[in-house]
Amino acid sequence: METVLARTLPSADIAPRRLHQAMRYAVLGGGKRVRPLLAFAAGEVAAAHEDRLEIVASAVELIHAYSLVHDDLPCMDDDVLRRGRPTVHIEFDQATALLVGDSLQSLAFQLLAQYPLAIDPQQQLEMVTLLAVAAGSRGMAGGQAIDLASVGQSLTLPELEFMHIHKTGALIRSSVMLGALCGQLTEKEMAQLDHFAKCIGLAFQVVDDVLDAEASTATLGKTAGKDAQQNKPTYVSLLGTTQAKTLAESLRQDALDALVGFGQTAQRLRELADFIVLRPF
Ligand code: GRG
Repeated sequence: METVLARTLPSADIAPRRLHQAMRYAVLGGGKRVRPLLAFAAGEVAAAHEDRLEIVASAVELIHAYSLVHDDLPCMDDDVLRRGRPTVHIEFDQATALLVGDSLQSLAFQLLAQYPLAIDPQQQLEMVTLLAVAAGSRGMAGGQAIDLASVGQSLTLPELEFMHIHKTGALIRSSVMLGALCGQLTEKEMAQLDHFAKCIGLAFQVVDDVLDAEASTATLGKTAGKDAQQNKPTYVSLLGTTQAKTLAESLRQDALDALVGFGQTAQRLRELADFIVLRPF
């Protein structure tokens, strides 16, 4: 994935050099690559070709990287540390960070449009639509809008879940679905993967909330304790740490149950469900 992303991003020697340098800084500076891994793992279940998986895995990671760059801006989460390094607007400047996000988003859709991902062109268009919806106002960007509006507010558990299904879950779900759509699965199998993805998408956020409350800045590579500091409603603030961990574990179990019948081809997906819930950072 590192090699694929490094060759997909415009070279830092090509004009505009500062923008390209910043794009590479944003994407290539670490990160767990959970979304690409999920795309590859779902592709394995669907016997998808690796060339196609590289494209969709890159596209979801580029969207993810763009969202982090914009999220860190002073007008949003206002953070100075990401993946153990200064955030893009600190290392470069705010205008560059804005353009990095814009350009990464465009590049993601360019990849999905430019390379063959399905024999049926209609299916490829559906894949483009899937990512567009997941990233847009009915998905990640919409979830971010709710998140910003909820600072200092008290949300109910269903409201918190609605926010996270959009902000974090939508892109995670699209990673799984796009990987699967690169290959062949029955409708029933796609529905199983969809359910798996929804469960781990939410589990990811529950764990993220627990880590924000419990882990150190050094371990996370981003400022810890920000949720409480910003008075944000989280699974920890609503449920407490112990119940939040129980919820994450029960979502992991639901995710694993959704994979029943897939056998060995879904082993990587099972391992990723374990990683998402048991990860230390
Ligand atoms: C700005 C449109 C827009 C959206 C931002 C994803 C997001 C929405 C904001 C990020 C803020 C945040 C901490 C969300 C919680 C879950 C999350 C996405 C954490 C970061 O993802 P990881 O842990 O990061 O996969 P790495 O660095 O490993 O890639």
